[in-house]
Amino acid sequence: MARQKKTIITCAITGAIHTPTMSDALPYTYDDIAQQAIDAAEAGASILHLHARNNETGAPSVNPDDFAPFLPRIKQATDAVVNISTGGSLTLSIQDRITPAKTFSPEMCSMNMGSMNFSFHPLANRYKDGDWKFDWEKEYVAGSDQNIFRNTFRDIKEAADTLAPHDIKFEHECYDVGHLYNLKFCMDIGLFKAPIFIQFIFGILGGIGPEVDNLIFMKRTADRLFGDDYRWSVLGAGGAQMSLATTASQMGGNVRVGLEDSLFISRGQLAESNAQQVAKIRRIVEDLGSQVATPDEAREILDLKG
Ligand code: KMH
Ligand code: ZN
Repeated sequence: MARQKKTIITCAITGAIHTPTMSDALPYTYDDIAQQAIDAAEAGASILHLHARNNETGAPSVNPDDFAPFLPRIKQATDAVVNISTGGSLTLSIQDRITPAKTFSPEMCSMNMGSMNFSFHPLANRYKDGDWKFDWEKEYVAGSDQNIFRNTFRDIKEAADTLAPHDIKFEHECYDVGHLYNLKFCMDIGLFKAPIFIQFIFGILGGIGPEVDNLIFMKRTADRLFGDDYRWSVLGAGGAQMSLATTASQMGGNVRVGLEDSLFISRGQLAESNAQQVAKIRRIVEDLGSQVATPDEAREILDLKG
């Protein structure tokens, strides 16, 4: 594949996994999500990956009424590409999860490419210093029914078929190498059209680990399966966020940062905001000799409906 000239920065603003008790910087009110998204775009993010939360409690929400107060504000204040999650949260049905994308018909939305155990890795995500302890039995054995992220072929087909009339570009979330083969199968049966956009995800407990070897393996496998028909980006969850993004940008890929994926700005230090993470990766990308794509350049690179 010809090397892409500019690097697209996606910022994932809040997600559904981290809780406001973990970091004061995690936005969950409508105002804070809007403001942090706008600031992230100003700092250099050309794509904003968005989840909603309950304005009072911060609980993850797929109710369009919880997106409506911040989406127009972001659109009015920035030119960034809006990307709405269809991951929702782990316990919801696929129909509930795709309701926001169906309602708002954004330029992009996520599409998760396989079922898996799904947790942020507790050992890569220490958010408090001191006598931190992880209760494996309590969190991941007793509560393990909550850790299944269900994305069967039937779920994927239902999401693809329902959203097809909207001409939305999917951010294909691939958490392990098998998900690339799932994606290839879905393309072969006509569910998705080239060029596709793949988000290689590393460091989720249940998915492939955050080692550079794995990034090279995922990239080589995607090259073999998709040839010129794909663009790609890297998301390192937790402590691997900045180092894997740096490596990806040097390999000619795009990057995703944001408090959805990591609460940190450097080892053991919580980020102050999404914009701080965007500014950091932008500085690294530019210092190493690449340029960051504007939203319109991202639209062109990813062939968005615009
Ligand atoms: N939370 C990320 C690891 C989605 O929203 O569909 C993956 C994600 C999934 O962003
Ligand atoms: Zn997400």
